[in-house]
Amino acid sequence: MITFRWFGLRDSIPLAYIRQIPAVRGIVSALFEIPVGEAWTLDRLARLRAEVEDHGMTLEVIESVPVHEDIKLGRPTRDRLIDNYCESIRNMGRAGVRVLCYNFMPVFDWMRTELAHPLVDGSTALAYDDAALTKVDLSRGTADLPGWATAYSASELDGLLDSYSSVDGKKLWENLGYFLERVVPVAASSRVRLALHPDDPPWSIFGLPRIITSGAALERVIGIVDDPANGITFCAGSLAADAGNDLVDIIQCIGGRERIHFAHCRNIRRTGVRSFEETAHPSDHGDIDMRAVLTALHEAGFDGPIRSDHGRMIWGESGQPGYGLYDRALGAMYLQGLWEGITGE
Ligand SMILES: [Mn+2]
Repeated sequence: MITFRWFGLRDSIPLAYIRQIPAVRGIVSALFEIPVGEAWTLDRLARLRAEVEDHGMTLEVIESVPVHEDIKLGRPTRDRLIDNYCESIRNMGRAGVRVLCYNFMPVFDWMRTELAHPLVDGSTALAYDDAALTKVDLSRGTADLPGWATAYSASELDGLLDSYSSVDGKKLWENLGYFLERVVPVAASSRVRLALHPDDPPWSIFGLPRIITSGAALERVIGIVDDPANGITFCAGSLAADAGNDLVDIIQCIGGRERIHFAHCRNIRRTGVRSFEETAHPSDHGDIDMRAVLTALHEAGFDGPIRSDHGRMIWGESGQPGYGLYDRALGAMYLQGLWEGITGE
């Protein structure tokens, strides 16, 4: 099913518009107003679901319930925070929302160095260049980071980065394992499928460890707790930023074990080592063979939610970088067309 990300009532794109994209039946959303670490209530989740259903669509995925930094750091407070996370999962199950996309990236979520990178057709897109990232000054907190204007003050960021000086990749894997051992059984009994999103981009930034960067890492994740509820989000654009990641191979391996619960399908063009720009969704615009990706997903038995991912800014649209209406709608239609051609549905 083709889905579309919606940022709730604060989103400048109304559900009524999304409903008019012929491909889209499902919504991906979250409760953005709840502070990280607090439990999500059944009431709020049920209201979100009702809002989506009132517009003729279904709430397919929560993206995401953020994982508190103390859990990633392995601090003593993590047990209480994991309890809250489990409560959110139970309430998702009660509200009938079946897929939870989350990530385990320290401090920063996705990272780009340009939010309006010009493409040859006159549109703009998100882009990343490792050389540009090394020039970013974090002494003013996240103020100088594209897209992160209000996330952390200088002192907060300083404290966090300092805390991670004792957490290397090995420790981060241990902390992920500790988390999964506690949340997966709750997800399983709540009939919620966990879908860990790969790190974006899939390498270390600012000296922070990043571990979900390859097919081997994803395989390791699903082996930590061997339960169908412990799965992944297959994000084509994130994984493809590293030319060493063979997308079809990864789908065959993880998808063949029925652990891909959600797919993000967008395209990128690698512009150097650790450097890429996002492009329009079709295969010939970037380095990803989207037909091969969707064919592999179908052949692996995947029939879960797929969403177009970041879009370019086109036709004079302005809005949240990567999350305008027009290009994501084009992407949704393209993906639906490919999927129908491949599967007959
Ligand atoms: Mn993604």
